[in-house]
Amino acid sequence: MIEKQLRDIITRRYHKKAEECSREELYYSLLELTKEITKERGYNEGERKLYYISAEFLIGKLLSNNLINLGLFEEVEEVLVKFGKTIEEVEAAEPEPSLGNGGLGRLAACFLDSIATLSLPGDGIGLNYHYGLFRQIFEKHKQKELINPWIEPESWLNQTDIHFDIPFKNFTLKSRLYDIDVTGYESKNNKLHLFDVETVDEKLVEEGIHFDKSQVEKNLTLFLYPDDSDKEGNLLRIYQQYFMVSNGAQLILKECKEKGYDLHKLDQHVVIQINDTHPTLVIPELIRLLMLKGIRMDEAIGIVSRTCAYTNHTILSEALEKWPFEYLDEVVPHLMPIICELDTRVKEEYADQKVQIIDGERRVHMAHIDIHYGFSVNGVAALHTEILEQSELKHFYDIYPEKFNNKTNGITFRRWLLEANHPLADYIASLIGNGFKKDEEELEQLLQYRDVSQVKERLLAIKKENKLALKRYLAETENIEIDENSIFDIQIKRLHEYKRQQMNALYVIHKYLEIKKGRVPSTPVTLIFGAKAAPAYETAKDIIHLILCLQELIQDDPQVRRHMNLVMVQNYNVTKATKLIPACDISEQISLASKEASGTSNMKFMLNGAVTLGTMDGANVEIHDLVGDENIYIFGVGSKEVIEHYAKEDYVSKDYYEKDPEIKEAVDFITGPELMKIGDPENLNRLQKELIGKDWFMTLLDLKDYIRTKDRMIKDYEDREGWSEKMLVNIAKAGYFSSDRTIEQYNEDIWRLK
Ligand code: GPU
Repeated sequence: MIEKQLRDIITRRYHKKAEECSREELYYSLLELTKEITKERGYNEGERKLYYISAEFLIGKLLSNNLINLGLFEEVEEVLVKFGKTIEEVEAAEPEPSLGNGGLGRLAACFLDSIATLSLPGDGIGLNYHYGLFRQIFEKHKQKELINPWIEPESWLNQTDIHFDIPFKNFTLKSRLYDIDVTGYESKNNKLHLFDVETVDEKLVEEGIHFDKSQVEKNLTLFLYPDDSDKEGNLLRIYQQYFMVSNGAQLILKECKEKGYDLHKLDQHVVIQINDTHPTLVIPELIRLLMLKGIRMDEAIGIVSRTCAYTNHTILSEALEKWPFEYLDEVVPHLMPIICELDTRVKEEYADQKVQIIDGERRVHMAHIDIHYGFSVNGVAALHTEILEQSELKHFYDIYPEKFNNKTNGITFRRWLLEANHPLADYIASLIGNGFKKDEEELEQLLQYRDVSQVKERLLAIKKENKLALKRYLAETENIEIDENSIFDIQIKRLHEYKRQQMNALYVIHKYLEIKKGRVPSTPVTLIFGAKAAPAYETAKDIIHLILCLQELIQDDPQVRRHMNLVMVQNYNVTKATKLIPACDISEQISLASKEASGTSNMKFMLNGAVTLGTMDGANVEIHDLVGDENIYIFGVGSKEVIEHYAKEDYVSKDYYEKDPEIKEAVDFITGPELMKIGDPENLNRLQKELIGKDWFMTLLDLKDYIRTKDRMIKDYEDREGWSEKMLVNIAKAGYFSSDRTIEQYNEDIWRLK
C-alpha cells in the first residue's frame, strides 16, 4: 500500500524508478507522502484549547518521528530496503530545523508530541528563524559560529495565507504564518505555528553570523538569540518577542472569532502557557487587543490573568529578563500604558520592593508580570519548585501560594526510545509487550527480569551494538575514531559554567597525569563532549578551548590514548543526541546543586540504560528517589549547603586550590607547557585565573568527590552482571519521566482541556 503510493509519487516527481532514486529524491517523496497521510488524520478539537508560546521549538528531524507516530515506520523501512536504501541513509538527506538552543526548546518539542498523543487540542506558537541558532565548527581549537540555514523550498513547513499587521513605534510589519503539523502517536494532529516576516532578507548576513542589527524588517526572523551585548541587540530581542506574541495573540483571537466565542469568556476557551519569560509580552498585548474590541481595561486584565500560566525554567538571576523601560518604550510604546497600569496595581497593593514590576532603576521584570498576572506558576522539577517557593520567588509565594505548583519535566519515549534505540525498544517489547509505548510506567514490568542473566546479557549486547553504531557514525561524519570496548562517558548539553564541563575537563587532566604515573584505569574510558557556547560567553568558549586542546594532547599520546580518549563532537544537536545517548554508559549530570532547574538529558540517558553520575540537583534528585542508592552515583555538596555558601559569600576557590595538591596539580596543568604548546595562552590563562580567583559555580568544591566517585564507577563497570542490573533498573524506572505523564499533570492542574 505505502509502496504503491510512494512509487506513484516518485514517478510523478522524477519520472524514474524508485530503485534509481537518490537519497534526496526518496526523502522528498517520503516528505510529500507523510504530509499527505498526516492531513488525512485530522486535527484535535475541543471547546477549550491550549496555546504553548515559546521562543524555541527544538523539534529535530521529523521524518522518522512522524512515521513512527503514524504507525508507518516499519513498513517504510522495508519498502526502502526494496528500493536499495536504508531509512538512515534517506534521513541523512533531511536538514535538522534550527529552532532551538537547549533543554527548554527540546522540552517544548517533547510536549507538543505528548499533547497530540493524548488527543488534547494544543498548538505551539513561535518564530520561523531562517538561520536559527548558529552552526558550530571548530577551528584552531576554538568554536566558530556560522549560519545554520535549514529551510528548503520543500519542507515540513506549510505556507498559509494568514497574515497579521504587527505595529511597532516607527513602522508596521506584515507577518506570514507557516505551520508544521505535529503528529501524535496513534492519534490526531495539532499544529506548530511559526511566524515569519515577509520582508526578511537572508543576504543581510555578512561574515559568520554578523549582520546589521538596525534593519529590523530584514533581520527579525534571521536568528534565535541574536547577540544582546549592546543596546541594538537588546532592542532586536524585544522586537522579536513582541512580534511573536502579537502574532500569537491575534491568531488566538482570530480562532475564537471563527468559533463564535464570546471574548468576555476567553478564559473558558483558551489557555496560554508562557514558556519562560520570552513570551511575557503576550499579557499586555492581549489586554490591549481585548480593549480594542471594546472590553474595559479592568475586565481585560481579569480575563487575561485567568488565561495565562507561566513556567519558570531557571533560578539563575542573569537569565531572568529585565528590560529597561526606555527600550520597551522605543519598540512598543503602545504597550507602556498597560505595563504601567499593571505596575501601579502592584505598587498599590504591595510595598515589598522585591515583587515590583518596574523597579527603582526603571527596569521591567518580565517574570513579575507573569506571576502577578497569570494564574499558575510552575517549576520543572521538585527541587527546583521548592527553591522557587522557599528562596528565589519566596516573596511571591508568600502572596500567592495557590498559584505555585511543580511539573517535573519529561521526554517523549517515541523519539528517545522508539526512534533513537530500535534494538532496545524491540527487545523490551519482546519481553513485556507494546503497552509501554503509550503507558510508559509499564516499563516497571522489566523488574521481574532483574535476576535473569540472559536478559541482562542481552542489555549489554544491545549497548555494545549501539556503541558500534556510534563509532561508525562518528567515523563517517566527523572523522573521529573511538573504541567500542571502552566505557562511554558522555556530557552533552549547552556549555555553561554551572553545568561544570570544566570539572569534567579537570577530571581528564587528573586522569592523564595518573596514567602518566602508571596508574591506569581498569577499563579504558572514552569521554565524549557536545556543547555550544553562546557566542558572547567568554568563559564558556575558554572551556571549549581547554577541552579541544586536551583532545589533541591525548590523541597524540598513544600511551595515554590506550587508556583514555577524549572527543568533542561538532555542532551538537538533536540528531547527534539520538546517536550518542543509546551508546552511553555514564551519564554526566554534574551541575552545581540548586542550579540546574531539571535537566532532561538525564532522563534520556537513563531510559537508554546509562547510569547517572550526578549531583543532587534538578531531576537527578527524583531519579535517585526512583532507582535508589545502588543504581546511581551521587556526589558533591547538596543544594542547601550551596545556597548557604552564596548567602554567606564564604566559598573561596583559592583555598581549595592551595590546600589540595591534587587539585593544584590539575589546575596548574591548564597553563603547563603541554597545553600551552597546543592552545592559545590567552584563553588558557584566563580560564585558570577564573577557576582560582572566582569559580562562581564552585568547581573546586566538588572536584575531589567527583574524581573519587567517577573512579568508583569505572571500577564497578568491570562487574558486568552488576552493571547490567543497574542498567535494567534505570530503564524500568524511567517511565515516570515520560512527557505523557508531565502533560497529563499540566492538563489536570493547569489547562483543564476536554
Ligand atoms: N533552560 Br531559562 C534552557 O534550556 N534554556 C533557558 O533559557 C532556560 C532554561 C533549561 C534548564 O536549564 C534545564 O534545567 C531544564 O531542564 C530545561 O530548561 C527544561 O525545563
